[in-house]
Order: sequence, then C-alpha cells, then structure tokens
Amino acid sequence: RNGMGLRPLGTSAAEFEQDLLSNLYYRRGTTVESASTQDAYETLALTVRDRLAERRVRTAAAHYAANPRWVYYLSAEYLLGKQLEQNMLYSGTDRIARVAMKQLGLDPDEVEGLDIEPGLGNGGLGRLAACLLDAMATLDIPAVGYGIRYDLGIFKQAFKDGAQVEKPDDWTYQGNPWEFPAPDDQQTVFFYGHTERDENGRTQWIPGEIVLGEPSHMLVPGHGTDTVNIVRLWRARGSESSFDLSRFSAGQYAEAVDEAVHAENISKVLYPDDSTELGRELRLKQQYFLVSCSLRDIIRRFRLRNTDWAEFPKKTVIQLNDTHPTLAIPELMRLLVDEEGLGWDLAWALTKQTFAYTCHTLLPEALETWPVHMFERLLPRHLEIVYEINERFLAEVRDRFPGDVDRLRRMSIIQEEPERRVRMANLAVVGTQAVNGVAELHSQLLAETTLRDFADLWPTKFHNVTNGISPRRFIKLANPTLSSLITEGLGSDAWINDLDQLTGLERLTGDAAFREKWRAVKRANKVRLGLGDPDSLTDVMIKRFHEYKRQQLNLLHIITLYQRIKASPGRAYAPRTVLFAGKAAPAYHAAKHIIRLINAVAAVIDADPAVSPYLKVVFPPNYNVTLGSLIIPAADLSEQISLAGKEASGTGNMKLALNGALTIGTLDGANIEIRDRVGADNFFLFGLDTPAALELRHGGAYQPRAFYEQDEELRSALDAILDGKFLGVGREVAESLLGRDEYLTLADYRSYIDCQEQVEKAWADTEQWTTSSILNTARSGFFSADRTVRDYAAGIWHVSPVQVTR
Ligand code: 26Q
Repeated sequence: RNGMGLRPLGTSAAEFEQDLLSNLYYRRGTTVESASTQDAYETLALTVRDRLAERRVRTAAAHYAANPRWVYYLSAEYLLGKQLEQNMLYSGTDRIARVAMKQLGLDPDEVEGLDIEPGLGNGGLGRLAACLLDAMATLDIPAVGYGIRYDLGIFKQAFKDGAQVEKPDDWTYQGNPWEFPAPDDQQTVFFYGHTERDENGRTQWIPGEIVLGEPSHMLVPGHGTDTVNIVRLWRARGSESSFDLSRFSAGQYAEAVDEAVHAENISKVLYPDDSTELGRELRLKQQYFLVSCSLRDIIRRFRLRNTDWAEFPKKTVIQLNDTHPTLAIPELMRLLVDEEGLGWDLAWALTKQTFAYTCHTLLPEALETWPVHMFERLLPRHLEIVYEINERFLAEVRDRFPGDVDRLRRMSIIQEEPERRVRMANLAVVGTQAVNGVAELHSQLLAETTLRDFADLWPTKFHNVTNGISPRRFIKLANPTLSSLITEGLGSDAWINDLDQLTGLERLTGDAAFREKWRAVKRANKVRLGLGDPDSLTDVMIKRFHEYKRQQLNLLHIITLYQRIKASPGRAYAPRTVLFAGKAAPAYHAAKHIIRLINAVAAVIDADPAVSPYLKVVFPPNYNVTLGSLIIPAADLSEQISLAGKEASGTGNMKLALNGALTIGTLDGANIEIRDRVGADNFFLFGLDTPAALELRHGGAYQPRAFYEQDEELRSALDAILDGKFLGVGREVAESLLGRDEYLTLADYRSYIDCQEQVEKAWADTEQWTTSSILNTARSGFFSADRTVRDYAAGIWHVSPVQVTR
C-alpha cells in the first residue's frame, strides 16, 4: 500500500488489462463486447491518467510540506498537443497499454486515434507556454500554469477552391478525460459598475456584472521524475445574480437565462489573431477574467501556508506571457490596497517584486493598447489605479530627465494622441522586476528600439532568455525512429533529459553505416507523412501566415523554378517537394490571398507534366501541434525566411534543426543562434541583416519596382501572377509587393534564389548533406526548453527544485 493507504497500480500488462476492464465497467458502464471505440478511448485515457494521479497527489504533498517559492505562469494561450501519447510515455505505460489493448482485441492505433488536441492557442507563444510547463515539471520546479478554458479553440482550417475557410473547433464535444474539475475553487469576477469611497477613505468597486470562474485542471507530468504539476483553466459561468429572477417569475424564462448565457461568452472562443486585434471589449474581458480568477487562486494557495504579506514576493513569482495578462498588475494593487488595506507604497513594492514580463514581439502594431473609455467602463477601479501608477512613474522619469517632455510622452502608460489609450507594454515594464525578450537579437533590439526609453531608465531590468522546445514532444514522441537511432548511437537514452549529450553524435558523422541509417529514418518519416516523393528534397515552411514571415518569398522561388523548368525542359532537376502548412487570421486578407495563390500554383504545377516530375507543392490544411509532429521529422530543409528584425525568435526553426533539417534563413530571431551553433557550413544564409533592412525601409528610398525592373526572373515571376497564369488568382499579392512591399521581399529575392541554388548543389552531395543533417541534430541541444527554464530559474525567478519522493 502507498502513503495514501491505496493499493498501488500495477506496472505489468496483465494488471493494466485488468484496470482497463474495471474502468470500462465502472467508469463507462460497459464491457469489452459492447464497448464503442470512444468507450475504449476514454477508458484507456482514464487508466493512464490514474497512474499519474498518484504522482500528482505526492507532488502536491511534497510542495505543501516544502512551502517553496512558486512559479505561476499566466498565459491567455496554451497549445498542449495531444495528451494520450505523452502521458503514456511519462507514466511508463506506453508498452503495456498497447499489449493490454491487443489482449482485449482492441486496435491500439484506432483507439489512440480518438485523442484530440486542445487547440487553446494561436502559434508560437501558446506552444512555448506548453513547452515551458513541460520543462518546469521535468526539472521539479513547483509551478502552476493559469489559462482560459475556451469552449472553442483555434478554428479548423479547410480549403474551398484553394481559399481558407474556418470551422469551429468544438474540442470537448465528446468530453475530455484529461480534465479534473475543481468546483470548490470557483471564483467570483466583477465587471463594469463604479467606485465609491467609504468613511475611512478606502475605495470600493461596486460592480455592474458578476461572473463566476469555474476551474478545472490538466496534469503536467515531468519526464523521468515523479513531479506532476498542473495547468489550471478557467471557464466563465453565469452567477445566480446574473439570472434575472423578476423575469423568471414573470414567465420570461428564456429572457431570464439570457444574461447567464451572455456571461458564458467570456470563455466561448479563442481570438484567432496572432498579432493585432482591434480593441474588442470581449477580448479585454477575457484578459481580466483570467487575471482575476488566477490572482485569487494564487493568494488562496499562499494563505494555506503563510500569513504575512511581506512574504508574498518571496513565495511567489508571476510570469506574464506577453502583455495579455498584464491587468494582473493593477489587480494585485487593487487587492492589496482596497481589500487588504495595505498602504500604496508597500503594495507597489510587493507587486513589482512579484511580477516578470516576457515580450514576444517587435512589431509596433502588435503592442497591445486599449481605448481609455472602454477600459474605464469595464474596469473603473483599475483605470484609477493605472492613473496613479502612471503619475508616480512619470514623476520618477521627470526627476531623472528634467525637461524632457518628449520622453514623458513616449513613456507614459497613457497614450494621448490620436486617441487616449492604455499602453499595456508600458504598464508591464513599469510593474515588474524583470523584462525579457525571447532570443539574443530580439532582446537586444527591444532594449535599443521598442523599449529603449525604459532600458535607459532601468538597464538592469532587461534580460534575454532564448526560447526552447520540449525534446520529449518534439523528438522523442514526434520522431521515435530517429530517437531510437540516437539512443543506439549514444549507447543510452539519457540525452532526452540532457539534450547537450547530442554532441556525442558528432563523431558518428564519420561512420558510413550510421549515415545510411540516418537517411533511412528520414526517408521512412517522409513515407509516414505520405505527401510527395520520399526521395525528393522535402522543403518545409510551417508557421502562421503573416507578411513579415514571407511565405510569398518562398512562393516566388517556386514560380521561378517552375519557369526555369518550363524554359529548359531537358535539364536534370533535383526533385523537390515544397510543403506549406499554417493558418491565417480570418480577417487578415493579405495573408489569405497568399494562401489562395499557393494553392493555385500547386494546382497548375500538378497539371503540368513537364514540371510535375521535378516540383510539387503540397499544402495540407489545419496545421496544429499534431500535424507539425508528423511533418517536422520528414523535413530536409527548414524555411526561416522572415525579414531580419521582425521574428522575435521562432521555435519551429529549433524543432526542425533538432530533427536534422538544414535551415535556409535570414539573420533573424533565434536563426542567428542556430547558425552560431550548428556552424555556417551547415546553414544556408541569405538576405539583408537588421541594420541593412532598417536603413532600406526607413531611408525612405526603397522602390520595389526597381528590383522588379532590374531582375528578369523576378519580373517574369510577378508578371505570371499579374497575367493570371495561376488560375487568375493572386493579383493582390503581386500588387502589394510592387506597391509598398512592407517586408522587403523583392529586395531579398535575388539573394534567396541564389541561396536556393546552393541548397540544390549541396543536396546533390548526399553524404555531405547527411553529415550536415546529423550535425544539426548534434548541435541543437542548447534549444531544449530545459535550458530555457534553467535560465529563467537562475536569472529571473530565483527558484529551486523540490524533489518528490516515494
Ligand atoms: C493580442 C491582442 C488581441 C488579440 C490577440 C492578441 C495576440 C494573440 C497571440 C497577440 C499575439 C499572439 C501571439 C504571438 C506569438 O505567437 N508570438 C511568437 O512567440 C514565439 C514564442 O516566443 C516567438 O518564437 C515568435 O517569434 C513570435 O512571433
């Protein structure tokens, strides 16, 4: 019996089989003979989950006993990926579960196929949150992730006549076996209303709407440890007071229910935008809902073991994943000053010490701001607090830089022109003890450009923490055959939790048999993916569609290849499969035009027998963590071609390099660090660097038409689009490039085309390519999220592990 007085769950296939039968019977109310595949799936999930639940209970007990300093990660988005496979691996049941299922006559692949990915995020930022949770658990760091349990995740992408159409992602339609409801920890959230001062001069917020926050959590197990942390997600519920009783008794039942339904809209849907979203009130409401519920929960947990507010920052660090949860700063001030009666100065000192802020962008249009009038209507007390924070802050700036009015205007948390708005990034910098960018270049540019005034004022507040990825999910689970080969080559699987050990592969580049096996794995992964010729160069661009990422540049290369093959059909071209995957924000028309044009070019090439043996464009719809895990292991070439200075970091670049793809890329984001590590010989570099791009863009003299006129191949590619050669679509794309070309696509065209020719030459030397591929994997250990979390722990969080013992 274990510490809880329970019979420990078995570790053999026979015991697992018994538990499956018992769970099928008692938790699904059925038997093997009459079970549906859905019954089998839910039962398998519960049987796996049970084996983590025991570790979870021990983790909670160990954490309670230690009363440690906690990391609370606040994020509006999480892209956790499918849970079943991961939880089988982490609980050590992957093998026995499959044996047991077969014993019961169930098809493991069919059953596992019903597992659904919770798509509670847009892209990089949401997946980063999931990778950091994975690494924190693996490193035994006491942590809780807080987020929103959206009813509808990121939309499902389909193509109709080559154009993106969106469908709702009702991810819990069949239930969600991974979720633990926690109704006892429900919270109450206020919105709207007004403020009043009581007789002691204390401020009270009289709300105009009250909504309930209902928590549930999912398990976040560590790999190779007993630690199981949680991610707690909040769902909005109408409160009893939002249920209009007078209407109810007057017989207007449906009308009475109306407001409760209205309240539930808060967690209805994830906003599908990954950079800008015109200030929608519901989005601001979501942010405050997350913040209010989570802070109350954090304080509840603090009080289980502590009484003194002075201890709060010693026991708590709250990491803000971009500005989306920045309302936590004025909210903690409100709780401390209005509800707890602390003086402003003490409350402010505690607040600042508690928070840290990660910035994920440089694009000025992606910096969140909210109209003051909207902010004031929804959160009247918070606006007063923001004003007070701002006044005191501006006084400090005035002291340091007397007479510098322009600086005050730039740094103010309130923007005055052309419209009064609250600048969330300024609030986040002012209210935290540390600010970090997500790659070396990005952190440097933040301090020199976007947040320069703040770095002048507080130089030591600014840090870099280069992003990382979970090696468990993005190589061990995604690429099992390569993982086995690596384990065979290194003689142990310890590399999974200590990714720097991959450097041991370097010496194997000299082993012809190993290289042969390496190629065979890559080929088998292409066969598994099932798109295009497995012997062709698989050229992969997988990421959200955005003009700064420049999918259109890749497309111009494809059109150029197409035209070269048409012009000289006799030559021997190395077959290439160009794979795109990614979603565009539903209202981002320019990005949708690029998608439409890619699909048209793909169709034209497919229909042309002179070209199709050499060139194929594939665009599987609905890119998500699951599809990424299938594509990444099959890639030979990784396209990381954003305009220098625009991509904060990128993390897909790391996933692809780790899986042995060579990068063609600009000096942007983490590409620079990848190239520094894998070596310039194993990386295809092209394009303007950041200073050159800034000069060209802001020198005011950039004329995309000049590039069009000077470069015959470029002209011919754009003319083909303008002449309607690709089903008559995509003129908007060409016109935008010839008009403003915001992201200097035409300026980088020639350099990119020439670099792709280098790629083609390198591909022809199979052995050398394989060596480069192995070296990419061998030298990518730095990009483990374990290293990222260690950097946060040492430089920003100042937390240490707590061991969970038996
Ligand atoms: C903000 C306000 C209103 C509506 C939506 C948003 C919103 C939502 C999501 C704004 C931005 C995002 C997501 C941004 C994102 O994913 N950024 C990426 O973060 C990665 C992890 O740090 C980096 O690697 C990428 O470079 C960066 O683009």
